[in-house]
Amino acid sequence: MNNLSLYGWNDNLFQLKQASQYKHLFHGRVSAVNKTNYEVIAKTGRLLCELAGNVLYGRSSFELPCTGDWIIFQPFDDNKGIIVDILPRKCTLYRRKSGTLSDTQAIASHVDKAFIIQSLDVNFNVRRIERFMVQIVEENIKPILILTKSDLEFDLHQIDESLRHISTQMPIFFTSILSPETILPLRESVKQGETIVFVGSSGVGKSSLINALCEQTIFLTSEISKSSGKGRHTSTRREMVLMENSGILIDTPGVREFGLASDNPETLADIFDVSDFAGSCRFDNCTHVEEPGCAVVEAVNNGLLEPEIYQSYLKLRKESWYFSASEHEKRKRDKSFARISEEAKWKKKH
Ligand SMILES: Nc1nc2c(ncn2[C@@H]2O[C@H](COP(=O)(O)OP(=O)(O)OP(=O)(O)O)[C@@H](O)[C@H]2O)c(=O)[nH]1
Ligand SMILES: [Mg+2]
Ligand SMILES: [Zn+2]
Repeated sequence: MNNLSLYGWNDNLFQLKQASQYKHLFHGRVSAVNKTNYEVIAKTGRLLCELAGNVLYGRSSFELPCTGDWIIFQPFDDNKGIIVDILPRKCTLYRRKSGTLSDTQAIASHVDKAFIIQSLDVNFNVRRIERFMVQIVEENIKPILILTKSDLEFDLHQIDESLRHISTQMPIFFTSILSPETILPLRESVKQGETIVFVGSSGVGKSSLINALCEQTIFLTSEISKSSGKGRHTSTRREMVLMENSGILIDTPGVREFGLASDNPETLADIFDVSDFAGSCRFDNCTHVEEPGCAVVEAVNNGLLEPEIYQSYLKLRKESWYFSASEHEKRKRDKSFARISEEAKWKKKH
């Protein structure tokens, strides 16, 4: 028997379940997503579930169950079930799929914290940290930066300098799987029942760190190609594991590109400290590009705001604008499509 509160089940979720027409059936949490089915943790144990047609109908792919979702199922046979409903999501980490304008992918849902993982070698890249952070904060998830492979040689001073503008906004941990004492503080920071998603490029050591935290080999890890310095995409699915007497950890496959799926370009200013200056711009609706009396541009010119940070802000804001514009386009299209088919139905009837 599983105690689902260890997996994050709580009163809030119970209330959400009461709103479902299937509230009398069992609930469980999606622990991994396979090509054709879902692994679900329920009170009675682990189940393999498929989707009922009514759940599939009318949903975009990112609205189908993802790892971390709470679902309601109808059991059959011994360890099987049919998913008949998905409880409303909260704190879900999304990304825009590579090479698309607004094709969204759900990475994990009902997440409390996100560990942004980077290794202290060529992978270290502040611009990429900012990108993850923007998406994570957007969903009210708490970002935490983990710099792995601290047993390798690195320039601590340079790393500290480059992180100065974001270090006040999230805790930073340095870890090495070769030194258990670097893992301990991270383990102690995890609370029982909280859900943590691990994100970062391939080969940075996400799965290794989960193994180290759990003190057992749960996930496969793999050597990095010496010639390219790149990982080999060892993990292939988003998968949840329960750390004993602690939190729920979700491993994810490394992504080559983490596109913003942010519909809220305005929140960026706070993350990049741009809002500290923006209040003094001459125009209320200043976009901080070339308006006269722009205090943000002035801060860049006076050396108060680093040009790289300002450029990164502009770049992510543009990406967010594009995403949000094409989202609205899509929604408009869907609405008019729905209207046309409603009209067609109506005409048929009359
Ligand atoms: N030196 C050193 N190597 C590490 C450390 N953590 C992980 N590695 C090595 O880095 C390589 C990649 O580790 P993985 O855990 O497979 O990386 P990942 O982030 O899960 O990669 P994907 O599953 O492809 O996304 C392995 O060879 C690990 O042994 C560390 O702290 N120090
Ligand atoms: Mg992995
Ligand atoms: Zn301005």
